[in-house]
Amino acid sequence: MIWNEACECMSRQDMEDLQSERLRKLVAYSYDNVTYYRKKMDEAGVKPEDIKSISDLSRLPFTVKDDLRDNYPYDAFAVPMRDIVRIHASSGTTGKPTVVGYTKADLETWAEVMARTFSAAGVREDSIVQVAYGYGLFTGGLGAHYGAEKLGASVIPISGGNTQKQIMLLQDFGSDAIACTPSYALYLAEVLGEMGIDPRKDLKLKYGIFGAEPWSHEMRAQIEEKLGIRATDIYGLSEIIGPGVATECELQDGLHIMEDHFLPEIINPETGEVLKEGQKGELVFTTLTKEGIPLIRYRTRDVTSLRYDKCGCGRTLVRMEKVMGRSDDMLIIRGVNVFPTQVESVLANMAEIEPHYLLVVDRKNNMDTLEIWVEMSEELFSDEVKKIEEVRQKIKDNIQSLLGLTADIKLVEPKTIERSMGKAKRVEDKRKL
Ligand code: DLL
Repeated sequence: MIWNEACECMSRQDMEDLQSERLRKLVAYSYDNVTYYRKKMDEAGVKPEDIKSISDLSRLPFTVKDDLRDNYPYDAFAVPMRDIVRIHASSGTTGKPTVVGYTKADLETWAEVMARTFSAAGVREDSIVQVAYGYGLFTGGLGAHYGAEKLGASVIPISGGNTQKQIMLLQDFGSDAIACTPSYALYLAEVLGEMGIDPRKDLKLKYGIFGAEPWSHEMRAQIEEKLGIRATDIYGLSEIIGPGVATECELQDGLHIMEDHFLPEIINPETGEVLKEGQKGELVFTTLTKEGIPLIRYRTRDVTSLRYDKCGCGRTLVRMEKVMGRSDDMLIIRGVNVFPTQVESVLANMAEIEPHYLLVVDRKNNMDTLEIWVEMSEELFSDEVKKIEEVRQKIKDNIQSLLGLTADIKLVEPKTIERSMGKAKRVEDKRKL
């Protein structure tokens, strides 16, 4: 079901007019209220009145994560603290977190885009939604919470982890939807299997609302098969609003961007040049309606492409391809570029192994090395050494032929790779230690 037809099914012309009008206001608002925007725009020699429509967007300078760090904690806010009603933060890998503040209107927008998201995933007023994203500074839990409530579903705010309790509630409370990371959904499926619970027979679960980390189409197929559900990919980042930036519809053919609020562009990350429809590059967003912390041309580091053709679901919102990873997560191994999700899609097609893996990257004698740790299935683990060696060689060959990458494959015992309660850790890069 389409939650907000007026916004999600607008004609391209109406959408562009709306975006242009909002962009004009946003630029003037940011220039007037955020010191670093005024500085950046003055330096770039562009004034708010130069921006007349979205075709002028590329005249504006980019914003990057460091701009937010430099203005830690509150200097990027455009309103006084009395108008901020919520603060979230994303934990950076190094140093201080990135802080984001929401006004009352921002929280309304967030609930609206998340209600659209849940609706696109199949959730209805009579659904029972188990929110197993973490609550707290992370935006997953509370973002999902208010969206599902706005839609009118019954929300179970269990937060992340606590797997035995998750399963008890799935059984006793009859949740038909679960919102969590895809890696946690796989872990849940594993524990359900160990407990002899058949999701199709013993649970009412029908919908999964999964995001916050990259996951391959193959991993989706596995989750859908193991849990007997429809798994929807949802995308977002704290700086832009949290979850609710983009979602798949029932056709699972790209993620519709809530472009009446978040204006996307794809750029060449090296040159900053704006790329055309269909070309892969770095995703950039301008928040058209945000009050607390407006962002102009914010570089996400996520790699994808855009397409404007009409979707069979009726939505006209532009679609982005499934995000394979952040440019920071792309490994360059002896000159070959690879995202962990590409390795995942090779592994997920093999029955002899479990869908849990870790890429260990190192540098020995000035050469990059890649070791892929893969878990054996119970059957393979108890099989002959010869068979195990055959599987190891098969994985090595598949990785070589599909990704052009030579890797050492380390087959490890079942259940030895750490399971994640939130975002999975797929890479250990010892070169950075
Ligand atoms: O992960 C917000 C979120 C919560 C999205 C729950 C979806 C569901 P951050 O912690 O700021 O916010 O991390 C944002 O996570 O730039 C992407 O690299 C990655 N990411 C988020 N969703 C997806 C997805 C939340 N569906 C960063 N596919 C983003 C791939 C994703 N990567």
